[in-house]
Amino acid sequence: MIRWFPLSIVLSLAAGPALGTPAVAYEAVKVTDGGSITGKVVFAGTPPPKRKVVPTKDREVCGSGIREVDQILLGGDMAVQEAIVYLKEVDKGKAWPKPAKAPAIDNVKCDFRPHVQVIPAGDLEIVNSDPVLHNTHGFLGKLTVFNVALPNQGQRITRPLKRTGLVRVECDAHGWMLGWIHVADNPYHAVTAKDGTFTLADVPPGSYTLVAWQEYTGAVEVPVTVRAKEVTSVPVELKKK
Ligand SMILES: [Cu+2]
Repeated sequence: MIRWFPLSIVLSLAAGPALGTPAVAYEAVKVTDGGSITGKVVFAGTPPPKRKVVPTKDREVCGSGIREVDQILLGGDMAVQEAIVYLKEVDKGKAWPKPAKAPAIDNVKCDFRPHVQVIPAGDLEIVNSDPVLHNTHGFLGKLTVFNVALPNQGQRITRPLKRTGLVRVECDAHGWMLGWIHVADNPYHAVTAKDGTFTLADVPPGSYTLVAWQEYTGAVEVPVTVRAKEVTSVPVELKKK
């Protein structure tokens, strides 16, 4: 059965991006009676204008025209794409899935790919696909968690991300470049699809706090109760603070 939570329980906006905390002990256990959380993240409000950026260097690679950068990616019905969704402070649950590929962020035509991603604490590969120097710099709050110069095309450098939390990625050579990495402390997380939907499966029955975050709006927290072998549907609304 599907359990609908009314929108009115959507709680307070969290105070800014989470500062990093040392990885809490997460215990992987066999989940036999887990439930699922599904939902759709929508934006409430007036969509912001695109950010206009004019590359001032490396124009042969970065482009010489005006770049229009989305502050929020919206699909139909104000669905929010590329929002990060996760459960907060989970002490035990399913095992971490084996990643399909090693976590990586690539510099491509003076943009980060992917723009938004969730990875487990551990190694991150930083790649330069461009024939120009990028200096990829990750911040957890104000703390630098990696800072690497990649002068050569095809270069790959691995750095450990030990602390969990939201990492903002910038390029010291190209001020407009911006990417986001949520370093997760448990495997219950997702990035929303084009239609704003997400699913978190095999959640042990219990009460949780679901967090949804997007770079323009910031975060919102929603309480969720998961019952054994049931699907709980959670609508999530993001608005600009
Ligand atoms: Cu760069």
